[in-house]
Amino acid sequence: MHTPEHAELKNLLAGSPTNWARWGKADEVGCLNYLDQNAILRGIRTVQQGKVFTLQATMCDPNGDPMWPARQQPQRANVQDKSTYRDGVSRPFQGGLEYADDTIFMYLQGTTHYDGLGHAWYDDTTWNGHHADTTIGSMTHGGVLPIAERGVVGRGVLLDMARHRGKTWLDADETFDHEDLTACAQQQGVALEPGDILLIRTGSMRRYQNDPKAYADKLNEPGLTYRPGIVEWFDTMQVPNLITDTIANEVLDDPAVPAKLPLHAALMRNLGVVFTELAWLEDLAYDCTLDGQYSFCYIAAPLKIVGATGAPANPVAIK
Ligand code: UVW
Repeated sequence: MHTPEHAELKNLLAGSPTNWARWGKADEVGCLNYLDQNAILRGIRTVQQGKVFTLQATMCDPNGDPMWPARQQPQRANVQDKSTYRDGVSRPFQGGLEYADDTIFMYLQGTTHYDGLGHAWYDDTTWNGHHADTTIGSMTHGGVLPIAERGVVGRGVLLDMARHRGKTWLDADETFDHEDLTACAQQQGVALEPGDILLIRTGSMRRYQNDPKAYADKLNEPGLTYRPGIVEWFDTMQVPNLITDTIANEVLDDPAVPAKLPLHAALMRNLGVVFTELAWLEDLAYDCTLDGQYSFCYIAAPLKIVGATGAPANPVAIK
């Protein structure tokens, strides 16, 4: 089938930095290469209090889970439990032990998840210059597996943009850019350093919980938006992993920008910044307001799924 020409992203990002071939043509983990042994130890040294925060959103919530509208909520079902023993379908082990089992059907991006670097592309080319045919059927390049095998450990910094703007949550179409991030860090009294894993809270999870229907009916999200200089900023800051509490890590619709999801293109495809979306940052953020410590050790790994474009994860922040 003929693919229509779309030149907007190509034009917008002409001359914008890329990291293709920087870590070799076969590389599939991109900016995670910045997380070397020194960076990992730098993350571990932030641990001072022994506090742990898990950052996955609860999934299979009877009230629904927030996600991209084309995806469906994960469906979990018991296939064996006390009822199947009662019905004689299951039999206890010798000695009497019984057990329950369940299955799940899910979009791998249907909860807090890591995306492989080949998850999004334009101009028929994915991360590191590989053809988009590598996505067909099963990811033969840029899938999530290499990220899962490597794991992500380093110094994480939370920027609470909602709090910075004096709000419980940002409005659905509210945007911010790298200069806003810098101002937020300054206000929080945390110095962002090259190689820091960047976590941004917009409060969208709370907005979802407050009114899931309103959230889904008029779907836009607050988030980072493309502005001149933002790609260079991510490049200079050597951000290995961008984590937010939104579906797409960037605003879904910014009328001032001629292409949708330009940061998937500029950061994921071109720079190799690893994306983690739909993170639960509420407990961590609240604690940061209490102790003023916005940096911590961040540890995560998505599930090891061969050929997958992305995979769920339950990242952990330790202070
Ligand atoms: C899209 O934005 C389409 O996917 P994801 O949210 O996984 O990046």
